[in-house]
Amino acid sequence: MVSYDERTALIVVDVQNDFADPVGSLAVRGGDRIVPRVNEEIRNATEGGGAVVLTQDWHPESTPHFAKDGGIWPVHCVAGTWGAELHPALEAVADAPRVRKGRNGEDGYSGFTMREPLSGQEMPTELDSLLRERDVERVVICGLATDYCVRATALDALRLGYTTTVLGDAIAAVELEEGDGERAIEEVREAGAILA
Ligand code: VGL
Ligand code: ZN
Repeated sequence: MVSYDERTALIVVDVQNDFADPVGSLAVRGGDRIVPRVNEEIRNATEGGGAVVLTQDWHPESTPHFAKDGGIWPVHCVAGTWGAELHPALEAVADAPRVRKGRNGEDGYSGFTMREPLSGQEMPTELDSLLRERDVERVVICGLATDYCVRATALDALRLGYTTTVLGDAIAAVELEEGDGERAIEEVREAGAILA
């Protein structure tokens, strides 16, 4: 079990209906099964004095991220829709800051960075500054999906200098290709993340 303090934050990545609900448009196998484990971790973090921060994939109706507009994904997590809402079984998150990636049509996978879809230019979200304001040095990452947003968020956290733990039993993978989840875990481990 990870132990939390004021310098350790829990980042709950994209636990939204479109990923976590079995009828979501980009439902991740086992996505709903991680929710009780994520809730337990939210309690651990809160009891230890650690901040809890949530990210949300937050797309416009049309974006080169979607297959219908030239990308690879079914339409998902469109701003303001049911699919973009946090899974209703997530507990005790009313006061947690939410970082919504893509408010202005940017996309990208990491909770820390967005990408301007046409120019490809990367820009930070508010996540890093939000953590720095709280003097956070360590992050613990859980949520969806292992092979996309969890992976990208963990790699960015390491690049930004955070001691980074990924909770192996509180993540689930999209697996466009079988094995993508395992490969992503191996990659973040090699980059320096702790698997817990
Ligand atoms: C994600 C695919 C497309 C994720 C977001 O949250 O992992 N995956 N957009
Ligand atoms: Zn997306």
